[in-house]
Amino acid sequence: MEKTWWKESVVYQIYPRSFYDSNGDGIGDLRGIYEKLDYLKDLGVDVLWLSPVYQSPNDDNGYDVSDYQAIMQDFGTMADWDVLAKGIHDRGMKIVMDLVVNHSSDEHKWFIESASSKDNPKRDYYIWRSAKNGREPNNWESFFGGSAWQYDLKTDAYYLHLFSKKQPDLNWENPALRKEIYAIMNWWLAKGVDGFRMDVINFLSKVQSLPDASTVAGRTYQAGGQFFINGPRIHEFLQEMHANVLTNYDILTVGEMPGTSVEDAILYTGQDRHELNMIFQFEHMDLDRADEDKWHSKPWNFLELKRIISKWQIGLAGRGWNSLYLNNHDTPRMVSRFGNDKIYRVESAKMLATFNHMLQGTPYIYQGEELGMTNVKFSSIEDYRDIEILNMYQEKVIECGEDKEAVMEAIYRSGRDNARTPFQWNQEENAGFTKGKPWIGVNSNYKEINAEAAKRDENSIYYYYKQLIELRKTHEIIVYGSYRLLLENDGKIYAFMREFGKTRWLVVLNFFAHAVTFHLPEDISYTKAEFVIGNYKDDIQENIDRICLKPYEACVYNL
Ligand code: TEU
Ligand code: CA
Repeated sequence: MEKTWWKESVVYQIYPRSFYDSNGDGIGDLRGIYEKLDYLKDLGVDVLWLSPVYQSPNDDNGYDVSDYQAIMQDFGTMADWDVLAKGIHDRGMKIVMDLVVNHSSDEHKWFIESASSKDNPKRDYYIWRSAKNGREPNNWESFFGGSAWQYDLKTDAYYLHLFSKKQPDLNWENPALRKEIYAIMNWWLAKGVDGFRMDVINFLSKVQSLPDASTVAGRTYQAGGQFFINGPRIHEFLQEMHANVLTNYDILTVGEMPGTSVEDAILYTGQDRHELNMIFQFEHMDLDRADEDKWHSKPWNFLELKRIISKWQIGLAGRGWNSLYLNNHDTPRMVSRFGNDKIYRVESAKMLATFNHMLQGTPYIYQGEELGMTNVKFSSIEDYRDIEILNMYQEKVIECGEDKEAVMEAIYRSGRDNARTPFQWNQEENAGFTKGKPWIGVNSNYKEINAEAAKRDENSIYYYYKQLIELRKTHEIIVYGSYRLLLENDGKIYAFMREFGKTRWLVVLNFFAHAVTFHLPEDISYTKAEFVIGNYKDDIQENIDRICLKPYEACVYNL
């Protein structure tokens, strides 16, 4: 297997709006990230992925770009970006930008021209259609509620927007548009960017007849997905992007790809495919999602988790590369969703971190997960900021009269603002995030959960992450070792082997709040079991034949 820097790296995702505010306006900014670079360097991460910082009206917090070559005023200036990039590189880290090119903002100059008249040269930079039978061109739905089509009176036509009305989809069928995107990518790479996270990049190619979606029961994505998820020309477009941009740089590329299977991922990340290095798949993120939509959830199934993760580990082994993540800016906090954010918050956060960092792939840490930051519960919808939450509340409670408490519970469980409350730096007001009024409320548990407290506590989740990251740098087995699931049908233990040459590591994880015991499979023989890392440091088991794991206990042994 080819050895490369992006396989050996740990990536840290920063949501700039909520990371650190340097000028007291209540909004995180580039200067704020710069001031915290030593915190990130000390943690040991190699790559910083910034959620979008381009000029934007912030309808979707920067995922609606109005100028790809300018910095959002809230975040600072291009000079601030240059200083930040240099600060990152001076510390031996790399910077990855978030490329949002499935859609732009409706305030982008391209869209303003495109919408101005039907014969404007940029009309076909976007996807316009006339009404069909006096209505929207088809029944596709937006991820943010309602139809995926917006009527525009000026030219008596509809434009497609898979996300908000202010995020019109770009028309990738248009070679002139594609050329503009490649020029923008090359411009950022010339500025020293070390890679791109590509937003819903597998949505670029739509079935051109734009047919009505068959509203199938059990759909996991909005109606229409079958006609734009992994569409007919997607590989052609990515290979063209590779030929015009990516091939010229040794960079990290990761595509965010909802609705993608292992077979698809092999086509996207295979070495000989000349497309991307890796992708974010969503199967494990849909485990607790009931069929109707993300707001209807169900308990996630542990055996399902083992099956899915093992399928991806084995499926991409030697044929692609996995991204390893358990949360990001769109999901609930991992310790609340997959762990236990009450009495076993520290143990379960460390167990989940062990799980994520001991698999084969590139691990992604979302800001604050290294502190065990948790979901938030704001008492009023007025405290929420995310367009996806606000649109859903408007539709369900205000327009359809659904029970407000039930909808608030769904927001507490699945809302994206769970991940977007300000980073908790210390016990000072607003958790030290800002001297001003924060753009969104701070989680009330910041006095207990914050970076300063974590750095004072040698048993904190923070120091455990440091150990995991350090291990990766000194043990090739973590990056290049094979994965083999053990005890496949055991409903209590997640156990797997990592093997590299003669080295064999056994990883055992208890995903539950009660003690469990298990016996090693017969075929796992060893003479000595050397403890590598675990979250109950005071209780290192010598004999691992019959392991008794405490609640949320994780152990890694070198056999
Ligand atoms: O998210 C795409 C995506 O998959 C979302 O629809 C996600 O599933 C949903 O937000 C979960 O409820 C990307 C960005 O990560 C997200 O922040 C943006 O809102 C979206 O694209 C549009 O750019
Ligand atoms: Ca600020």
